[in-house]
Amino acid sequence: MKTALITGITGQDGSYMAELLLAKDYLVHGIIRRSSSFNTERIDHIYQDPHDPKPRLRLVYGDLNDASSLNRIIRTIQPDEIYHLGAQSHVRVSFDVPEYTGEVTGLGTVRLLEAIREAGLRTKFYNASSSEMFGSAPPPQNEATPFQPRSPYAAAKVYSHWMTVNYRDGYNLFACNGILFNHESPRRGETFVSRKVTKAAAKIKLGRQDKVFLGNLDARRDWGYAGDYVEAIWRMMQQDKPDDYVIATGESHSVRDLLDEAFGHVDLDWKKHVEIDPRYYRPTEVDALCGDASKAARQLDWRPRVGFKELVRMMVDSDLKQEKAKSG
Ligand code: NAP
Ligand code: G4F
Repeated sequence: MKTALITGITGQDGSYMAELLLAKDYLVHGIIRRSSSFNTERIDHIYQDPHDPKPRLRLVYGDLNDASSLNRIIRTIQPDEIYHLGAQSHVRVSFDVPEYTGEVTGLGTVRLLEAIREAGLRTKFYNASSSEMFGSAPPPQNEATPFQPRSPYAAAKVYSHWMTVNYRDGYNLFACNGILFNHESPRRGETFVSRKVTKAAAKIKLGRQDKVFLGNLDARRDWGYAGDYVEAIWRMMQQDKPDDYVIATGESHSVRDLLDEAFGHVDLDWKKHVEIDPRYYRPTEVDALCGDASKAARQLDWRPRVGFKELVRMMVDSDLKQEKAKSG
């Protein structure tokens, strides 16, 4: 049985990654943070009885800002594979907490790489890089496109990305970067634009909300489905050699398209419900992202299965169900 360690297991991707690895018979360890409120909602359905003597999903407290906890966890577990998905992942928020974002999203990766190196392990390492690193580089973006980061988050990811490459080259670690374009799901955090829109469409349809306040409606993103993307991550880690891969759908849509699709699905006209709030603008914006994932198609035999329309409808339907359950 292979052993995996997931950072960010309580997040969107961490929860899908854990499901995938459990289905492949891994023993899965996940790092969680202490929180004043429950933060394991996304994994509660797969977290077994803590009294089970041999649970295949095990949670351990740690923090990407606390090297001693990471060292201890890695030395104790000696994982075959680490899926490093933890981060301060919100771009807009990174402008408010730039230093903290650098610590968690940038240095957090180095703390893990150092822990593997110092323990002398042959652990394989996956780093969650991001299409946000392309910033102002015009689409389509692929592995050869130069990074032009436009936020503290993106700059921290560029650092994390290059440190992963350096540990691969310098210390011969099996270390991969997945340059994933935006990916969403019903488990997406509610302050990212996709989920904010699908949740608003559901609540407005049910008469529980009238307006939603948004920022830049012209931004374009390449939105895929998180469930498809964790499969690509796993495939990267099963290759003979570590490498970096762009994961994307190759289709780009604006926030307006997202509104059309989500509100249209529940027969609403979004123009009657959307207001612009400049607080959601960013000091520097990434105008357009559209990925070219042909390397992943060639080398990993990976292709996205869920398209934009299907994704948005899946999210709206799930939000409708959740909202209805609240009243029931
Ligand atoms: P997410 O839902 O925001 O999850 C982030 C995870 O990181 C959560 O489990 C969070 O724990 C954990 N975390 C935050 N700060 C931490 C700290 N100091 N120590 C330990 N854990 C910490 O993000 P996601 O959408 O799943 O994304 C996963 C990764 O892929 C992130 O690195 C993100 O930057 C990157 N990425 C995401 C996308 C996308 O479109 N989703 C695209 C490209 C790259 P709590 O639950 O306790 O907050
Ligand atoms: O949903 P977003 O916040 O995602 P963003 O900034 O693209 O970042 C996400 O994808 C990255 C991959 O490229 C990840 F690395 C990162 O961790 C995260 O998962 O915003 C998308 C677009 C932006 O252009 C933003 O300005 O939507 C625009 N937008 C318009 N109104 C809004 C809003 N974004 C948010 N969050 N909230 C709004 O009200």
